[in-house]
Amino acid sequence: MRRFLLPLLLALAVVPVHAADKEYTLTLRKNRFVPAQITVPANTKVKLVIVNEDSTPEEFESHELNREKIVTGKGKIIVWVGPLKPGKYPFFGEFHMDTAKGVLIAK
Ligand SMILES: [Cu+2]
Repeated sequence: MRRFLLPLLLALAVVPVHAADKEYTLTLRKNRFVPAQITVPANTKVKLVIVNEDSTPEEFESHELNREKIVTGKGKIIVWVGPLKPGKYPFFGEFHMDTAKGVLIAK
């Protein structure tokens, strides 16, 4: 049984780390991201909550973050990113590329 003890302790140790994960909300309003710029901690797993207040669907997309996910009209999605190196990570709404633009800054 002894060999199960270390994995068990490691599994338990992971729980508080995840509980401390940071959460950031991006709202889609009139086909724009509000806020258009967010700053998140570098080297940390971060939870993005994307709330679509518009009645039309949008697609959250970022080549730099390697993410692409549809959010329905009046819908909400969760996008996990990171841990990220310090830097700028642009994102956009693929269905409204003229207006739905933003940047995530990790530092
Ligand atoms: Cu796309």
